[in-house]
Amino acid sequence: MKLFVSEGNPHCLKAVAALEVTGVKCDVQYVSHEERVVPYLNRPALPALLLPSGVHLFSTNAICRYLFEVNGQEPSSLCNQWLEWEATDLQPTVLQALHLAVLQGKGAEASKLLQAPLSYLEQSLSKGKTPYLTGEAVSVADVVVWAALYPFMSDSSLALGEWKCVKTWFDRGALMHSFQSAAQKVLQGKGLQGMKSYMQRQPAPQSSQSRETAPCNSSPAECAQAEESERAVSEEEMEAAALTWSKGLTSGPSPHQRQHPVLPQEGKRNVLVTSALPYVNNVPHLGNIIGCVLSADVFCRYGRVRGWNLLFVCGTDEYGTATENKAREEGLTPQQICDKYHAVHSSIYQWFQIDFDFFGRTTTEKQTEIAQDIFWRLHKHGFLVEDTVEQLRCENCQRFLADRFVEGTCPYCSYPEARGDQCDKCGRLINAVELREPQCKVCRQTPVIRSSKHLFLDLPKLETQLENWLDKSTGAGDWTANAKQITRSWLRDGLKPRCITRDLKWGTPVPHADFKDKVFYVWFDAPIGYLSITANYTDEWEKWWKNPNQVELYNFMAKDNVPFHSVVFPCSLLGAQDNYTLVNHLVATEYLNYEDTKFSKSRGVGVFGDMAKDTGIPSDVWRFYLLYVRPEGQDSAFSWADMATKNNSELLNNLGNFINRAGMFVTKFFEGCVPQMELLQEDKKLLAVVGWELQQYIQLMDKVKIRDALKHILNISRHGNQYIQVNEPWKRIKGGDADRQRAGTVTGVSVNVACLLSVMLFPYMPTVSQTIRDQLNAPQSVVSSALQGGGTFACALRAGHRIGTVSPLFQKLETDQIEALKKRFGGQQPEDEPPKRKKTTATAANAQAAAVPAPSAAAATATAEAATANQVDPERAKQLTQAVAEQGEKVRALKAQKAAKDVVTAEVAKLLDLKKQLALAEGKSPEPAPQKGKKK
Ligand code: B3M
Ligand code: ZN
Repeated sequence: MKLFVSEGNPHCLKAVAALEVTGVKCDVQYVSHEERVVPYLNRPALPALLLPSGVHLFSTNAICRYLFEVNGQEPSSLCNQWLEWEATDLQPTVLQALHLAVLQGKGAEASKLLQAPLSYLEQSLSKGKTPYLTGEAVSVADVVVWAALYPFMSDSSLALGEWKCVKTWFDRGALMHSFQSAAQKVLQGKGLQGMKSYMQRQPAPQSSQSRETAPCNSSPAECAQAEESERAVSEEEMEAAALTWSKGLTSGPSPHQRQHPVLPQEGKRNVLVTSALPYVNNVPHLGNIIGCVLSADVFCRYGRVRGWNLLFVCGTDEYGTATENKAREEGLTPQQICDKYHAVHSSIYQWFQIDFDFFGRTTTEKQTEIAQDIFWRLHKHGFLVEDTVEQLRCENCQRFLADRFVEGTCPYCSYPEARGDQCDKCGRLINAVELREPQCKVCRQTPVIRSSKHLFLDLPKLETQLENWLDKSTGAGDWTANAKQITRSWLRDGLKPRCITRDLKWGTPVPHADFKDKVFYVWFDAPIGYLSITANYTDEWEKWWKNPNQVELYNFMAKDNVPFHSVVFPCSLLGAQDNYTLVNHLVATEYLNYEDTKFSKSRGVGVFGDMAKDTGIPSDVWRFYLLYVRPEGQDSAFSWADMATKNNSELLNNLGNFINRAGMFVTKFFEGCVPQMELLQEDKKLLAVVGWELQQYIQLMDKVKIRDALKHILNISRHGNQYIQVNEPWKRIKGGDADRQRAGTVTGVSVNVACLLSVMLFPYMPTVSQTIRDQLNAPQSVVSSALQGGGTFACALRAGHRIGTVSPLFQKLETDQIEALKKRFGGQQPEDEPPKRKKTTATAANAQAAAVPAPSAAAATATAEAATANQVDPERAKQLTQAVAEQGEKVRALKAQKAAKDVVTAEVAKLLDLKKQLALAEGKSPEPAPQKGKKK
């Protein structure tokens, strides 16, 4: 745990005092007032407390309360009342008083302001008759109120008046070592004057109206948005913005004129982007889509608009047991399965407007050629080792059984349905050969143990090379925090040799004579797919893949793919020693949940790629919402109700409304021609604010903070709506010459903001983006020129420009429509028909080859699911998820400070109980969750 504070910041005084009083163990780091320690906030927010989970708290009172809770002191309701009073009443007054006293030297006015809260405090203390605000001992309430008043109470030159009880209470605190020490640390004994440098950097507080300083429940980006709307704009900024504006746009080439093949060019920023190759045997769900292809697409569209020379490749990952199995299930050959589902994937991504330069597949000759080449190079350089492995083989099915195709009795807890890799009852990891009474899940025969020789990639031998390279790559590139952390933990545990061969048929053949019946393990083979897919796109593929000095490589994926991209695959390439391009930026998302649960194909829960278009909701709106909730930095959830809210509030009422009004004013009041503009201060201010939002957007996009950047687009239309609202062009157009001129300027500026928005939207909503430009009749060149040169907001549609036909961009999502969709995708299956069975019947029908029996495994799973299904209660599950997270945090904090064992045990017991309740509310069986393991 780490507390970030800055000297002279009155809020930090509270946090440090809370730390001193509780004695909680925590690093304290002093930073400057400007330091942005909370990564997702665009403004500095101090104090900030970094929790062991990586979460930041940045509401001062929440931090104080947290520290007390860690110490085992839950706030009483009286205590909460005080905290509330402090946040909403005392704090705004204190800030105003500080401003007066410190910056304007108006001590008398400051003390006058403070009379009301002091009188309230006096009355409460005299009524309460306890030494502290909430009783006999110091509580978090005393800490925050005391620290808030400290600057004034400790300054004898301020005539605060005779508040006897307040004074006694205050002095009692002042005598305590912890309070003294905090004041000394934060204010260096300089009292009010110690705050001068801090106060100078703050916007003037609004009078009387209370500022929202209570604990923040909104999403981080929403908080940032609220904060940014208060940003003060200086005269210089306004003049600079007006100058930039008047220069207009310099045109550049259109991003649509792409010439294939795209190849690296000397002197350009050459960016190679991959998105994880989706498994061919599954229809991707929304979580898969946002995790890789959609995120990568937004970044690529942005990069192209920025003028980077960029190549975006992806394709289906087609080899492996899962495909063989699907083939068996559907009565097709593995190749037929791949062909069929490759087409399904292609059409889904097309519908989502994923603009790949090339969407290939891994079952090609190039794949064999390149994978075998890398294999022989690894072999030649001594990075492959042989070992014998014991495996289960089903003689009846004539094949070695992958872990998830065996079932048996757990050797530890005797659970009869343990899987080949893990027991779902006791959670232990199992080696398939250790299972008692193993069974082949396909035919239920007993498999035999056979030993088989395999090849291993000697990761320990490559470890030093890998680490050197990782230091460079993570230092210079943009790796998401989870990617760095997962990679670190793999290295910390020490690398072990990894088996790269499998006893399967459906894979890239191992070319070595001693291993001729084997194929490469999918995770050795699949990343090589990036290279072979590029090779199928252009014969000059090596210009991308063996060119680390000229090419920057971005890999997009969900977090469970990280180790293969940061450790295993780089080791293959390093060991092959052929000057390969290695990943420079590893961008990993967290998980997207569906409503309050997980996406599940087998339970029919969630929206899958092929269903999205059947909802009637446009592809752009799907993209918008998925990007709005992109699990960037933390897990997030898709929710139908939220999607409707965001569509109706952000797209319809905010963005769409602004663009439509701007266009309509031009049409209705100025016969479709952009009017003359004469900028006043107010217009210049808007230009400055829009320019600032644009720069934030660019900075965030450059760092692949896709979700955060989107909020700045919405901020711009919010500013725009406000600008129109205040200036009322619809009234002024009916006035005299001056008023009509004003209406013209406001309309002209607004329609130019709309034009800029169309460009900023291009990565997120390509169709809407184009529609806006069509409606405004904007030249296509604005797309490439608007974001170049670091992002400045210039006038693109000059006076006299004739716009096209304006019409509404978005439609309302109605409650009943959303309710119906939620029902349809919510996982409620017809009662008499278990979901699994339904699926097998359907697929058997598709396959038209009824000869193949439905796998008994599927039926078995369905029964198991039916047996454990409890009453699902999403509302309760949501509350419990929150409670589990909070309790988990508490436990971690206690452990981190090495709290007494019985205290920890008691809290752990609470945690386990909460988890049990949660499992029940989610309709799962309340057995302990399996430990770490593979995600399917
Ligand atoms: N197909 C796993 C996945 O889709 C795998 C990715 C391969 S990337 C080279 O999650
Ligand atoms: Zn079998």
